[in-house]
Amino acid sequence: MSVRIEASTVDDLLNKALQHLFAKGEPRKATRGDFCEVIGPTFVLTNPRARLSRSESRSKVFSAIGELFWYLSKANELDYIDWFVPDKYQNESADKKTVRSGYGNRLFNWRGIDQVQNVIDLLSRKPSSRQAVIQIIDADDVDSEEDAIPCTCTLQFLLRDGQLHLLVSMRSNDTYLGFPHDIFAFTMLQELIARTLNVELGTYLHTVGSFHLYDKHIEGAGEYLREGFQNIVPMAPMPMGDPWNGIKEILEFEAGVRVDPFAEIPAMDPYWADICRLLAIYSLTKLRPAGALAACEQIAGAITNKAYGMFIDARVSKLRDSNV
Ligand code: 5HM
Repeated sequence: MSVRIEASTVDDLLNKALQHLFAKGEPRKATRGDFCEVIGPTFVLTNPRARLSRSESRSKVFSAIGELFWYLSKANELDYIDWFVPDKYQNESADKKTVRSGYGNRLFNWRGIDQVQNVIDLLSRKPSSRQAVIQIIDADDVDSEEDAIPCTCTLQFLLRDGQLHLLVSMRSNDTYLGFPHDIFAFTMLQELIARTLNVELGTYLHTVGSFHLYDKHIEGAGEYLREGFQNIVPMAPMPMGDPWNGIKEILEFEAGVRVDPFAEIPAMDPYWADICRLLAIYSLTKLRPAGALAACEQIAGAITNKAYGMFIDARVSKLRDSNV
């Protein structure tokens, strides 16, 4: 029943995953919409830095970064993610303030436990431990009245031969939207923890209970497969050293750039400064104040990592077409 699909880039994985679904998927019905499904596949991404999918050329990289920093904000505020993914999470929030299925508080502050710090501490003390597990879904989610509960079950970190591997278990994963976003966020967390432990980044493994494609995404998925392959540049390695002060600085910058899209890019390592530049371009292209296009072009010119080029072009060209 279950298959193992291995590739070095997320696009190769997505491509093989969609072909597998089209060949073997069983049609199913659910309240969220009809879908086709395969059960139990495992995906292996041998180069977790090749985490940006061409499927994200429709500006999805900004929602992937938004989701990552939403988790890193250590909370599950609706306002935070609604900025990056308008409307979707509105439907996932019962109180219109928080999102139960969000991972920020579950990763960093779950009943007062910082699960990320626990894993870092455990692997620092006992590098070969088999106990470095973060639990996301919880017993009381399963009998919750709310429709939206986490799709991720656990994240297990294994440090072997100086490399930090991550094994993620998901109960449910939507191939078209959820899968590339989840891989982006989890491989970034894997690299953040590897840097904290001063070890190499290993392999990323992702196992899914129900791996599915909604009927409403079949056309988009077909287009994606027909687009053919492009050479996607992997993200650069994260700078060496403890990354958490940099993350804190980006979170502060992110809060400011929503209000003032012309906020100055902080002086940081180019890797992190590029993330700030992407956040600034997102804010400028979303709010579209006078002078936005010139500011975007100037910021885009300063980006050091070429991996982001196609995503920026896609977003800035829309702004150019609207003459702001
Ligand atoms: O009925 P269920 O709770 O599985 O529906 C949630 C939908 O969101 C599914 O299509 C699931 O695969 C998708 N999803 C995802 O792919 C949701 C989350 C949020 O936890 C996620 N990835 N991270």
